[in-house]
Amino acid sequence: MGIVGAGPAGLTLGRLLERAGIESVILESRSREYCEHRIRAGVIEQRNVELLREAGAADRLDREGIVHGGIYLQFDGERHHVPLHELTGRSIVIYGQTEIVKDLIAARLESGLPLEFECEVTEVDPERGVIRWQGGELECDVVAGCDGFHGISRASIRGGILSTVERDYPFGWLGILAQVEPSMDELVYNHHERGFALLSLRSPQLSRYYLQVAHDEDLAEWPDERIWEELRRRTALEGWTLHDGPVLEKGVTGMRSFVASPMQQGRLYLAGDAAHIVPPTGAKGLNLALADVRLLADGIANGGLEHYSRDCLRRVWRAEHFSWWMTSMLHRLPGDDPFDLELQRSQLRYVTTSEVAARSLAENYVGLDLV
Ligand code: FAS
Ligand code: PHB
Repeated sequence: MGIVGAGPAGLTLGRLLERAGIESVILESRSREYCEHRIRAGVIEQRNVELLREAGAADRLDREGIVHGGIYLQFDGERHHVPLHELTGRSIVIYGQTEIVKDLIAARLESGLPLEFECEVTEVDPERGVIRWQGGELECDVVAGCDGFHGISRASIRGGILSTVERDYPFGWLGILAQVEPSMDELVYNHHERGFALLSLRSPQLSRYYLQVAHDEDLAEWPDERIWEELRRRTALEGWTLHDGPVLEKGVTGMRSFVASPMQQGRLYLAGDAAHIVPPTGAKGLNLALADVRLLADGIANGGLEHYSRDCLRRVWRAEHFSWWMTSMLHRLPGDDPFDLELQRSQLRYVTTSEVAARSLAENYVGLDLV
């Protein structure tokens, strides 16, 4: 079968199929270097750690991944713990998407199965299962469109059957990777009148911090000193200090919610960002991609792909709602309407004082067992 894209979805799918004795070809438009160094997600749901173990690609993840049993929500100068594991029996693991991609590429190359970099797929024929690239074509029983939001697979669905819904947010995230010990023991989601801030990490020596900025923010306006100053203003807490250090990478990411349906036509099946996008506030993007390919690999190996799209979209919409809800609760909304601000404060007080409300947030954050 043919897999378009060597991001986490395509690489994990290839690995799961290999474990089921099914050969595949993975075609990736960018270089290996580019794929391995594109800084993105950092939170892995427990079920997806287990999936990567099943795929035989979790040895380093098990050694270096950092298990967290909770997160913090901070607002009005107070930091509140949400004990995810106590509330749900599940934890999350902090391990960079870049590391997952490196591990999966290494496993793929070791297995000797075809993985072609700098090989852009230019056409997909869903009915015949044909994929074409400059210099070649391949007819496949199944084509997995794992080529992300800007890929070609979704656009290859024909006959006007594809419907899409989306919501663009008027803000984005400025993210930094800093060579400094994280100043917190678990992730901190900060609601602040100046805007949202997120304190995350990649390792005991590497911090990953984000600031809400305008969706078209000019990074040139943000020298390191300004970033640290703004992070301190938004996360200030009595008796606590945010430590700074060299900024190794910074970038601005826009935010949108997007769902395409159906996620299949003929022999073509979409997985991951090719079919759906969530704002990163709920840490769901990568996790949804892995959940899609779990279903796709199982359907290819054991039959039963007729309901693939339906089964994926149930979980996708749960994650879309949760990601929108977290984003709406935590970000400074346009217009600075005081009514919005009080609604947000009320919601935050509720989820940090009611066990029922906290459990609802927790079970969505660690990932619900849908399908
Ligand atoms: P990907 O986009 O990762 O991979 C698709 C691959 O297909 C790419 O390597 C691309 O080069 C390749 N491709 C595209 N067109 C092709 C073609 N025609 N032929 C061959 N190959 C082609 N999620 C979180 O959970 N937390 C985060 O903090 C977070 N931050 C993000 C920051 C940014 C800037 C972006 C863009 C996304 C972020 N995400 C985050 C979401 C992200 O992690 C995605 O959910 C995840 O990468 C999805 O994986 P894939 O579906 O494999 O798509
Ligand atoms: C990250 O560490 O990159 C991260 C963590 C949680 C999120 C988004 C991004 O919600």
